[in-house]
Amino acid sequence: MIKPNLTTCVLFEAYVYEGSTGVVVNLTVDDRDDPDTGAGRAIYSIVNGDPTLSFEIQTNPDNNEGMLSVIKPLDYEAERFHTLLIKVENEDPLVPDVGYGPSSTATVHVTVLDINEGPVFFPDPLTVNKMENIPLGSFVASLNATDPDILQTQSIR
Ligand SMILES: [Ca+2]
Ligand SMILES: [Ca+2]
Repeated sequence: MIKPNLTTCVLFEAYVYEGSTGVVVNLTVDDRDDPDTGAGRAIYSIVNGDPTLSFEIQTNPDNNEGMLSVIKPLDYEAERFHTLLIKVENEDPLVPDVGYGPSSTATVHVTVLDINEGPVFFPDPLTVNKMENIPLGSFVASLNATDPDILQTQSIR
């Protein structure tokens, strides 16, 4: 039977651009058993680090890898780093004398990469009710711009 074992690599690193979704990392299960003996599939679950439910993990039926996906786009300006705790179990019922100790969890560090989303104007579109026949140079309206890329120096074009 398969004894899920992530001890060979308990820390995974993943990088994902903000605003995108899809598979970000594959978690490999170290299966020392004979693959011909049949046995169950590894079942992955996210047990910690995903309060916004932005991630999902599924088992690849071909190789028993855990495919970690982003299902809700991440925001670099809100959270640049996510630490997920992943648990892996065997689909088969546990055998009493088989130890599943701490080796059945893995940590995934997800680093969110910044994308220049550009400044956003409020209100948009701007409506100006300009009075006719006012002197040149009169104050008409002010624009408020907030830049989501708080760490990037950029100019408004
Ligand atoms: Ca953003
Ligand atoms: Ca950004």
